[in-house]
Amino acid sequence: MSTTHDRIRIHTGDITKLDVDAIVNAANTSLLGGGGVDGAIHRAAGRELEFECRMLNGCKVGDAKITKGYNLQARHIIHTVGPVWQGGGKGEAELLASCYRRSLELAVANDCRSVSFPAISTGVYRYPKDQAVHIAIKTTGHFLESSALPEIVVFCCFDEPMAELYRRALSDLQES
Ligand code: AR6
Repeated sequence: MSTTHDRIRIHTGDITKLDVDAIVNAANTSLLGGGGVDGAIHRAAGRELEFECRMLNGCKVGDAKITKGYNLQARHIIHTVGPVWQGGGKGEAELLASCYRRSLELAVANDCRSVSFPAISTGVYRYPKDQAVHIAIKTTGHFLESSALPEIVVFCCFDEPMAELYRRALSDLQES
């Protein structure tokens, strides 16, 4: 039987290139595109993505919405809106955990066997990377304990130092 941590993978590279059932987008509340990973996903998916996003009426911080993947290999894009870091006293940790939970719930509802997440809120939204990574790993690990889907969750890091933070957080999870 595979354990929870066997179902979590860490990858360094561009999330738009991944062949998974769903990739997660670190969007903003408008869902109409932006910079960072959001811009890369909209460029790679093509203009039709924006048309579908316009129909969704935005998304609240901590929530998630799903669209088709269009020109991506991924069948779906799960758009979630992370919190802007404001020092930690504005419920940021709970909102970030909620992004992971809501995205995973949508993945399950759409029969996704494999899902990839970027490091939500750690770019333009300035969430401290080590804290964000711990929340990502802990929330996902907890979710997978009681759900057979997704079978695999890939944390896609843009650079190697970020991947190292994930590896450390994953080994902390194994030890706890
Ligand atoms: N693949 C994987 N990871 C990436 C990629 C990529 N192609 N590009 C960037 N990253 P950010 P946020 C990493 O700023 O902090 C947008 O304008 C990046 O190194 O994309 O949640 C939205 O519209 C960082 O670690 O998202 C919102 O307005 C992580 O992805 C706002 O930015 C997240 O960085 C959201 O800010």
